[in-house]
Amino acid sequence: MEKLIITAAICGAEVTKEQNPAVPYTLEEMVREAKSAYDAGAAVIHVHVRWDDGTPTQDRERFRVVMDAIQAACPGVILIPSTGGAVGMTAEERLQPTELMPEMATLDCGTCNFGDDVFQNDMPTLRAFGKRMLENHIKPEYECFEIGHLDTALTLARKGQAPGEPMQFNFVLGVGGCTPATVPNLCYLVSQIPAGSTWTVTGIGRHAFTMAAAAIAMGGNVRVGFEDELTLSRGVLAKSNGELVARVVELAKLLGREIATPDEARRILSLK
Ligand code: KMH
Ligand code: ZN
Repeated sequence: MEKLIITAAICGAEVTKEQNPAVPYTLEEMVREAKSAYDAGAAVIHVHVRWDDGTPTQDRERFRVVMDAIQAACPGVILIPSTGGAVGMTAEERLQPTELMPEMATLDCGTCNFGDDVFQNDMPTLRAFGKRMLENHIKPEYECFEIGHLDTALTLARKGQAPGEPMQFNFVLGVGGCTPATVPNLCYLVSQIPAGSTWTVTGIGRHAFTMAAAAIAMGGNVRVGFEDELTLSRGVLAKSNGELVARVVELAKLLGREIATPDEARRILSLK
């Protein structure tokens, strides 16, 4: 089995300091949280950015400053900026970090409910995002919140409308109204991806560590972080993203799976 790639989704676009005071907004806070995750064993940081007051933004220059600072503090780390942004943003706004030519970026594979809002990803949007990633040589992380999103990702790649194999999927399970975070659902999704693909699971909220344990056992990879969960266990706020990553490292140790360094993750993800 390959080593385990841990991704830390350190801030997201929706969570707030009111929910957990350690949620980062400023540059200094972003670097602090990225470094805590990296030091604990994360090879990948999934990046959203905020203005200092916490407002989510897809501003290209904000991404540039934050990603440069994280890279300086966490040598070699793989950065996956979000093109999902926050609900309600236009496709043009969301695409801005792709202008920085990151090695990877997220590509959200369909429309779904998101809290009380709708996360809009219609087919013209997906084709535009796929085209941009082809042009800028960016490897997508295909974000699938729903079983049907996987079909869409495979169709885009088959038609040459988005980068193809080897593909990297992130199965985000447990968003309300989307595919529930269960082991049978995860097994089904994994059974449908092309040979040679890689995959990660993100279990939302209380599902974080059950999904992590399943992925560790199945040979997949794991994402945790404040974007996805704010607590270590019921009622116990995580003090940092590093604490969440450390819990995954602990599970991996118990199950006998080694942790990938950024360099090893780059090879596993076919980035070099
Ligand atoms: N903030 C969510 C609406 C991504 O990063 O690509 C979308 C999201 C997905 O976080
Ligand atoms: Zn995200």
